[in-house]
Amino acid sequence: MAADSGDAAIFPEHAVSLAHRFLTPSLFERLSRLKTDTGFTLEQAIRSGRENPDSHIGIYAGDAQTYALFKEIFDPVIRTYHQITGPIRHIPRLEPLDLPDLDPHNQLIVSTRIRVARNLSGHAFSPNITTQNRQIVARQVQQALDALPESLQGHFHAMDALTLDQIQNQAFQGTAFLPGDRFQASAGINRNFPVSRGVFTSHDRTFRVWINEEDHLRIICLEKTGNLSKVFNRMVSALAHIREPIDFASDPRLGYLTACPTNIGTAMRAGVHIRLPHLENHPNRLKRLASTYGLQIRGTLGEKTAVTESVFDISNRFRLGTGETQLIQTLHTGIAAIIEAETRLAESGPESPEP
Ligand code: DAR
Repeated sequence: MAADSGDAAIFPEHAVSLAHRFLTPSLFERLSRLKTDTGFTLEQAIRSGRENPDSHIGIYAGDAQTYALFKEIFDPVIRTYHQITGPIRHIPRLEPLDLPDLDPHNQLIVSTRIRVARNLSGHAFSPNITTQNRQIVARQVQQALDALPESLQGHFHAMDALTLDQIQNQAFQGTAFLPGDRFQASAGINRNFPVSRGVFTSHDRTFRVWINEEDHLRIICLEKTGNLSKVFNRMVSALAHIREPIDFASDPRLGYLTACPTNIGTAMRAGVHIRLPHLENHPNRLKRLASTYGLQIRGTLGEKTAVTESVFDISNRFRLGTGETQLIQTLHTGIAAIIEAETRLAESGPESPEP
C-alpha cells in the first residue's frame, strides 16, 4: 500500500522500494523532525529512493546513529531484505575452513571473490561524511595497512589526482574504483569524487582495500580459483590484522554497520564468477537453485549489469543472522549444486526446453 504524507507523496507513485513500502505518513512526520549528531536527517536517508523510484531498498544510513534514531523505518527494511522473522541478531563467526576445491580443473569457475565492508567508528558514513573526515579516514586506514604482515603487504594507489579516463583504465587493473551508480550519487556518496579515495593492493594483487567507496573500507580477497576455503581463510587472517588498530562501527544486534542496510551484519559478500552456458538457457532452474541456497545472481560486472559470455556473479544473498563461516559453507554447497546441474545439462545433449 503506497504511503504518502497528506497531499504530497513521500515517494513517486511508481516507487517500488522497501522504504516506500514501510514509511507511513505519520512515521514520516515524526522522524522528519529528528537529526543525528552528525546532522543526518530522514530526508537525506530517503533522497536516493525518492530520486530513483526503481530503488529496491531506497534508504541509506549517514552514520551509526542513523540505525537507532530511525529504527522504526530501518528495522522493517532490514527484516524484509534479510528475511528475518524472529529477533534481529548478528552472529559473528570467522573461523577458517577446509572445504574441497569446487572446480579443481578450472573448467567453470573463473574466480572467487570475498569482500567485507567496514566503517570506522566515530565517523559519518559515505552519504554524510565531510571532506575533512574522509581525509582522516583515508589516513587512518593507510596507517593500519602499512602495519600488515609480509604476506599482505602492498602499495596504496591514491585516486585524488586521476582523471575519469585514468580511473576507468586503472579500475580495469584493480588499482582504482569507479564513481558510484545513480543510486549512490543521489545518496551523496559520490560527493568530491575522487578526493581521499584510493585502492590498496597487495604485491600479488589478490588482496585489495577500497578506501572511501560506498563504505570507508571494502576489504577484498580474490583469486582465479574454485578453492573457496583458501580465499576465505586469507580474509579471516587479513581481518584479524586490520581490526587491531581500528575500531569498526558495529552494533550487538545489527553487526557491522554500513551505508546501505543490505550490507550490515557480517557485511560480507562472497561469491564466484562462474561460466554457465547451459544453465543460462534455463534461467528458472538457476533461480530455483539460487533461492534454495540463499544465493544472489548478478551479471558479469556485478549489481544491475548484464551477463556476458555466460559468466554469472553468484554470491550469498544474506549477510545478517548467520555467521561468516556458515555463509561460506552454504555458498559452497550451493555452487556445488549449480555445477552439478550445469554438468548434467552439458551431458544431456540438445537443450531440453525450460520447464
Ligand atoms: N541501489 C540501491 C541499493 C541496493 C543495494 N546495493 C548496494 N548497497 N550497493 C537500491 O535501493 O536499490
